[in-house]
Amino acid sequence: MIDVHYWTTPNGHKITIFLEETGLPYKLFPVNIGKGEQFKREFLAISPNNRIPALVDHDPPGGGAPITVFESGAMLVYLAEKTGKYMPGDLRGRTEVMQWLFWQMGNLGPMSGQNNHFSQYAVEKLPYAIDRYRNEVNRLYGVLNCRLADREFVAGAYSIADMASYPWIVPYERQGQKLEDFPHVKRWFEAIRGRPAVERAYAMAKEINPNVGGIRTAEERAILFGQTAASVEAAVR
Ligand SMILES: N[C@@H](CCC(=O)N[C@@H](CS)C(=O)NCC(=O)O)C(=O)O
Repeated sequence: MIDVHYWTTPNGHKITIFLEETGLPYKLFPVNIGKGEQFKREFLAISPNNRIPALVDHDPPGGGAPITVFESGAMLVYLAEKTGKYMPGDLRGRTEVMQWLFWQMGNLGPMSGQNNHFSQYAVEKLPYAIDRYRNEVNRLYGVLNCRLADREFVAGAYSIADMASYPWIVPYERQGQKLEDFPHVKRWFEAIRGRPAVERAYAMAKEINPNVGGIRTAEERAILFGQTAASVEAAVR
């Protein structure tokens, strides 16, 4: 059994998509990041960066003590290696998947996060920051569109690279982007959206948190956007 410490955000969806695709048995442990549950000592013990998602595999390959993993990219690689699914075994195919997985982790995810922050959450609307990140996300959609022009999925066959990027395209409207401008991304997006495992992952998220994607209260803002080193140090002390 795999414990998944999860909240209903794009990085969380990556992992539930993988688990639903493969049918690996898992149990969800919701970590409500708007309430500050990411600072609980037990959670920080497996996710020292106070971010979801994280997992504990009680039945790791080769046996032995449970394995814990944080960072959604590392988790997808772990799960792909454990199951032998959604990542090719040969060096060439694996390298294709890994570079697009890292592209998502280092580009599409962080830039979309900042774009969302400055356009949706920031109280003070700063045109420079809003334009900077909306344009950067627009550039990244363009990169993805070019990549998908001559292949069905990001790295050939459907893989963890697609599972990593898809949840970050779901909120394209909030990101100030139009899918019509990116026809190859649109075709890829619709193909993944229609997969039963993906539908199940998102339906589950809605059950856990009907307010998916929303941050409403001043308290939630303070918890999420007022963090410094002291927030983590106070929690682990
Ligand atoms: N690079 C990390 C990013 C994880 C991340 O940013 N998680 C957000 C939700 S999508 C979170 O836990 N935020 C809690 C906080 O900001 O305190 C990953 O991919 O796992």
